[in-house]
Amino acid sequence: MEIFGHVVSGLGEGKFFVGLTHYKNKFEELTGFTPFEGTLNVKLKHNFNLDEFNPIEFDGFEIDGKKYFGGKVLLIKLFNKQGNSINCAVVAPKKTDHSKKTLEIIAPIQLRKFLLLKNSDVVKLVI
Ligand code: FMN
Repeated sequence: MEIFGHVVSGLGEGKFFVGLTHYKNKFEELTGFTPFEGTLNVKLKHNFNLDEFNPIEFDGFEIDGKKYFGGKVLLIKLFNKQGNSINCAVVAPKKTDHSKKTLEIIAPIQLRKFLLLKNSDVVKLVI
């Protein structure tokens, strides 16, 4: 299945969470790659229901009395408009500031840099 969206700015919080050792190790185990510390936000025209695509669930955890949420991961391939692509994953934490139209994507590299992406660029997700 192919889904199109465009790149938007985030709040910069994804970077903090993906950088936490527990999440980093978990994503490494679930995706097979060590995630770059940051997320690319992709806005879609319609709501996206991850559950239709059998995502992998991960549990929350607690460090020093602070609770972190679990969520779901879905492996995808992301293409830029030049047709370059990379295997990456949609991450949907149980708690997020994003609407169901905005996806957070993790990858082994900095997607904006390696796929030459800037805000409003169209990207294609292949599931
Ligand atoms: N938000 C929370 O309030 N608690 C969490 O435990 C939490 N865990 C997250 C884990 C991951 C892997 C990611 C990517 C986000 C998590 N968030 C959590 C969501 C962020 O608070 C925020 O909604 C989102 O990451 C903003 O992304 P942005 O900075 O790319 O806009």
